[in-house]
Parts: sequence; structure tokens; C-alpha cells
Amino acid sequence: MQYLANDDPEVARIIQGEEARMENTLDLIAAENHAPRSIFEAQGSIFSTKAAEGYPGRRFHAGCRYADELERLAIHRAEKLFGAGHANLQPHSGVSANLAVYFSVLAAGDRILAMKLSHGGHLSHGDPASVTSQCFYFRHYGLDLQTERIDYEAVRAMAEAFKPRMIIAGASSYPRLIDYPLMADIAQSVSAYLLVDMAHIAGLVAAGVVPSPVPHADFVTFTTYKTLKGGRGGVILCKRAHAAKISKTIFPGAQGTPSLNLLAAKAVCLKLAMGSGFKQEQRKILANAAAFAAGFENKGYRIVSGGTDNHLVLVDLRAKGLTGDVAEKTLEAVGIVVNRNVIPGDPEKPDVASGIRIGSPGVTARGMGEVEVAQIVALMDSAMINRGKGDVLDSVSREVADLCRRFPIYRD
Ligand code: DSN
Repeated sequence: MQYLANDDPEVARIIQGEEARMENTLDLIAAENHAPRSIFEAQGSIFSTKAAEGYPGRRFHAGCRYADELERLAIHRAEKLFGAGHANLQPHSGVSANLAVYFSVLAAGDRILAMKLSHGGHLSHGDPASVTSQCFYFRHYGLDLQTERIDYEAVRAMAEAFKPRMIIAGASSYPRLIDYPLMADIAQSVSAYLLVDMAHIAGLVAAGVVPSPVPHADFVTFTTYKTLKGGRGGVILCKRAHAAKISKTIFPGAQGTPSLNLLAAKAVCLKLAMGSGFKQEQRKILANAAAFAAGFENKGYRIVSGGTDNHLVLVDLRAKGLTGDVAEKTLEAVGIVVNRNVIPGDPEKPDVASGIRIGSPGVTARGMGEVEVAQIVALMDSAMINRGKGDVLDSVSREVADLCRRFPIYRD
């Protein structure tokens, strides 16, 4: 970073601080991962300044020879990796991708049925706090509070009564697989489009270690920086029949020039996701998540839905007399980064919450396995139970630091 250190030492110092923070803490945020350095080289490349409104071969700026080559390559990789009819890699984020899908085939005010945020959905699926709820008329389905799994018969009954034009499947804190053929059947029975937001699990889907929604959905959206291990940004996959509408809604409808540097990073992560090492790592993400669930259960915590089928675990802290916000702060102080999370039917407000969400991608990317996960669970339990006891917390911090040293994110 010699140019940055020269032009802006203050920002350089902040970035170096973040690099050290990341290297010296265990990242258990389920929406995060550690991208390889090649992703940062692509993101920081000369493409940052290229204007390229439009699509390959149809730009509104000259000088797009390499921009076209890059975008064509990225599209080809996305379509091949996920077996999709069409891919658009221009969305700046997952929310932009979802908004573009809504506006591509719906009119403002149309009905959409989606999973509620407090049961694991996403803000952009029509939560009252999101602009999406002002543009469309949403209703939300939830989980069966006994099984803490999607109640598909309730979804069907709501779809029949509400008659939505679109149904959304996909979540940000649901630890179970979603039955896409069944969701597609429900959508077809009421003539609704099916959108699957697979942002959290895109890497698992790319590796083929969980079922793919692509054959069943009209639209699939995702971000590239979570399990997929790339950088920030959104992607839309759709059936060929919807390609022209998606293209038009993204540009000129909702965005101007694409971030070609981010598009380059998306292309890189899609290539890396085709390798055998990636598949192995995604399998380990599943095994490590299962180990987190089993570890916390053995220590007397309740695991929402009784376990996990993917990369995340929701731990209900109530039996231990803890709230999510206290756990989050206690753990961050010893170098373990998680987020507080509401559990289905949570009596607490979201900023307090009764649970924590734990994701396994970050520690898996460091090369950790089930032995280290068992150690991390013991450290987390010890810190949470002994909060306020300085000597115990100091000892946990030392063990966390030692784990981070033994399993560096970046070896150079
Ligand atoms: N959707 C947010 C999360 O799951 O934490 C981040 O993109």
C-alpha cells in the first residue's frame, strides 16, 4: 500500500488496523468469509475507473474492449457454474439484485409472499424497515414454532389466500435446507414467479454440497462474498425468457455504469469455485457447522431447529441466562466475532436478541477442522459463563490469539 500510505496515511493506518483485527480474531459471522488475495487484486485494479454503461457489444462509452471481454467471461462462468440460462453480474449488491428482480416482472404495488425477517428472512424481502415494503405489497410466512422449520402447508395456504405474483424462498439465518421443488410447486399453483435468494449458501450450491435452486426458480439472486468466498457484489441468474427484462431493469433501469473492478473479482471467485479444492472446503464448512451445533448442544445450549444442514447455527442462549447482545460483546472482547440474532418467536427486540448466529466459513478458510471447532466452542462457553471474571477472559483471549497464529488467514 505504498501509494496509499503516501497520499493518505490516515486511511492506510485504518486499513492496516482492520487487516490486523481480522488476522487476530476468529470470524464466526455467517455472512462473511476470507477471500484470497487475488480477489483484492481484481477489486483494486484499473477497472475501478472505467465507465461502461450497457452490456458487452452495446456500450454507451467507448474504450470497452477489455470491459466487454471481462463481462462476457464472468457471465459465461456464472452460467456454466450454476447451470443457469442467463446471468447478470452488474448488481452492486444483493439488495440491488433483489430490487431488480422485483421491478423486472412486477408493477409497483404487486403482491409478494416472503419469509419474515424475525424467522430468518432478509430485510430486502419486504421487511417494514426496507424500501422494498414501500414499493410492493408483502405478506410473510414463518416457521412452525415447534419444529422451527418452514411450514410448507402454511405457505401454500397463504399463497392460495393472498394470490401473490411472486414468492421468495431464501434466508439469512435459516440453518436448514429449503425444499425448492415444493416451493416451485406452490408458486406454480398460484401462477406466481419464484425467486430464490441464495446469498448465504451460494458457495455450497456452487460446490454441489447442498441442492441447487436454479432448475426450480424463475430467478436466483446471490452475493459473492459469503460462502462463495469472493468480494462484495450481487448476481442475478434467471431463465432465458426473463433475460431481456432483467438486463433492462439493471441498466438503464436501476444502475448506471457497472463496477467493473468488482465484476472482475466476481469472475475470479467463480473460476476458483470450479476447482476441486473449493468443493472440499465447502464440505468442511458443512462439517464444521455441524460440529459447532453438536458442541454447543453438549454444553447445554439449545440449538434452533435441533441442528444445521448448512454453514450456520443459531444458538438459543436463554437457558444460560444470557442475551445475544451480552454474548456478542463478551465474545468480541476475547477475539471471537459473532452477531446477536433473534430466534424464532423471540421475546427480545432485535438489538438485544436471545441468540447468536454462528457461521463456519471464516474458520474453515483458515484451515481449521472439527478439533479446533470443539476448542472454539469450549472457549466461547467459558467466556460467556465467566463474563466479568478477568483472569478467565484473559486466558481465553490468549488461546484465541494462539489459534489465530497457528491458522493464519494469509500466510505471506
Ligand atoms: N444479510 C446480512 C447477513 O446475513 O448478515 C449480510 O449481508
